Amino acid sequence: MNNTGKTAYDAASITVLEGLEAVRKRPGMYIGSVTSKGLNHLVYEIVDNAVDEHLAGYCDRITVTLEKNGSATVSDNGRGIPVNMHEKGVSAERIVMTTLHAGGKFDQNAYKTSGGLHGVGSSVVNALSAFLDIEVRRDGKVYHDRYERGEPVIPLEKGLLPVIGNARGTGTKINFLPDDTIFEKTWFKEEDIKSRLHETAYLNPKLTIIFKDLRGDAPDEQTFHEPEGIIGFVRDLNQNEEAVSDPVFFRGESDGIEVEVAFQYVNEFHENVLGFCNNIYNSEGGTHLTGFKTVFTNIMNTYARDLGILKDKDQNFTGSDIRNGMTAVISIKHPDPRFEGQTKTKLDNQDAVKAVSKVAGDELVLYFDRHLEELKAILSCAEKAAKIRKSEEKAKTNMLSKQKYSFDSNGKLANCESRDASKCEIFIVEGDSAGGSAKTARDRMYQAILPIRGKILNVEKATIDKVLANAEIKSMINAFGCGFSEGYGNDFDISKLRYDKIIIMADADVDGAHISTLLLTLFYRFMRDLITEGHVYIAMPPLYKALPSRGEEEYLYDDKALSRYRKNHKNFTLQRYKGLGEMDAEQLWETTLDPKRRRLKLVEIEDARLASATTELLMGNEVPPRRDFIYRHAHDADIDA
Ligand code: 0RA
Repeated sequence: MNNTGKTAYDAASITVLEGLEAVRKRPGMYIGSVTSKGLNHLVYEIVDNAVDEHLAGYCDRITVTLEKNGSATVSDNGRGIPVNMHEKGVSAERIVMTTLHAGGKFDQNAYKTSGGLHGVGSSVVNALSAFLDIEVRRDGKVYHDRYERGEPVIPLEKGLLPVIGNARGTGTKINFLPDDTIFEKTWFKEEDIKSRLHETAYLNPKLTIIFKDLRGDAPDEQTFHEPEGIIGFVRDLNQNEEAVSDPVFFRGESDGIEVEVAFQYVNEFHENVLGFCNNIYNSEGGTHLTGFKTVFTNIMNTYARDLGILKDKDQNFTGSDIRNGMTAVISIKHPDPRFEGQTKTKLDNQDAVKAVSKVAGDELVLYFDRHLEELKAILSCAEKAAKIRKSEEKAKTNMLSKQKYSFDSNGKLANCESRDASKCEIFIVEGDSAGGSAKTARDRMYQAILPIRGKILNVEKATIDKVLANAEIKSMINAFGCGFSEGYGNDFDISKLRYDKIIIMADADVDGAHISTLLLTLFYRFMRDLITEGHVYIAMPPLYKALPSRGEEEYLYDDKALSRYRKNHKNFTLQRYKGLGEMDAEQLWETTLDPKRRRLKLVEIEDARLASATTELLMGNEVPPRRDFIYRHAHDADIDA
């Protein structure tokens, strides 16, 4: 190696290239996955950089546009990515966009608290985009740059970016098209993106985020601005529920860590406690939640004894008794966030336990000393929960001792021959007639059929002994082989699962949607790992069969497919399937059972956003949003083949 300046610069640019190649080689390491979740992450990465600008005090408006050509644009009115000459001999913008980990932490001191590990930055988005166009408004000018698959394609003059116009104000606009050789799908899911942007707006009350979706026939535009912050977040999470207490908000600081808490109780048998660190959602919670929960449990037990709700002989309420009905958001700002485990979604800083319990401990006592009625209402939720918990513990011991589950004890189950769980599937089929056809049609080696009749019990409000007395539910627990457990309890053992796929097969009508809802609620409440580990699917039978006057008949699975078909065919008759019962065994095999041809929708709990929305939609009192959930998810069916 010689030591001229030129060689040194080439060497530097080689490391830069290697950096982005690493991202293209192992995208999952940087954005989690290459599924649609990873795809949406590209948008969040740029938005998070713009939010950093907001936190630094320079940006109050971010616009996210899903463009007709499939690309996304994120523009903000921050300072604009610096474009001046960097010591490496090119515009600083090039360094930001092509160097791993340089991104938003270009100037460490500019940000008091940034997303830490999460904000892997604009360079990752650049590496994973077919193209990325960037416009920076700074110093009265608009600068332009462009990359293709992470490589710059615009020749620079003296290392500086071309100026393409004059600008008022400052800011950054980034338009990128995800690389379809990297992502499984390149269709952004607008609902997920909207809910994440809305959440960002709650966490940053002075920020306005505009969302536009120009892809469909009817463009969608929404503005998210939540001046009330996380208390508004809690209020909106609870909007369809019956409130038990007023929303409470407090904030404070301890050891350089800022803490904000909002919570409210509703008349529901579940808790929904969300944790954020530096505006990033922590789906697995972590030390901030530990601090809050511990101090909350202690304080409430103390009050319960002071008020005589707990007598000397009584045991304390458990933490989950006390959080029964609670919706809470805990948001902290930490100067040096650390995360635990592979997914980096669990906060690990021990000092966060102390900071949150200090702030929450002081504020909770101040609040409840002055709000006795609220305190009593909340403690009565805990009493109810404790009562149910005790009766459930009793029912469970009775049940388990009385009943031994055995694999073949189930009359209605038509089991498969193979015992290799990784290859086996079980179809939960609505109705005896569809069940009968399915039994004839199936691949007996690997496909089991369990017909269930009518509507199964709504487990949302039923006590556990009622749930377990239900014959349909018992046969499912029997067949799956893993037991059952409230929430994430210990009596459910996913390793004993006898089938790789549990496939719900119900009609594509409102009743079918209702049955799917009830089943998902059951799984969510008692066999949650089935969902989190990706074993639950919804079968998507076709909606139509088209019979052309000439040529082969064709099954059409949705209305999009129908309009496509209409474009290409003139003379055909259309048969609309009303229910699974209308298909004979052969048709059922061709359309819904055959792994090579059928369509399945994987049921996911992507994160608490979806989980809580799902819980609310699936378990809430209102029927219309539930139906909407099933339909919405039924529409983005994935082809599983
Ligand atoms: C590096 C340094 C500075 C800002 C940014 C990057 C920046 C990145 C993005 C990405 C989207 N919008 C953005 N806005 C800014 C600091 C700028 C300075 O010190 O002037």
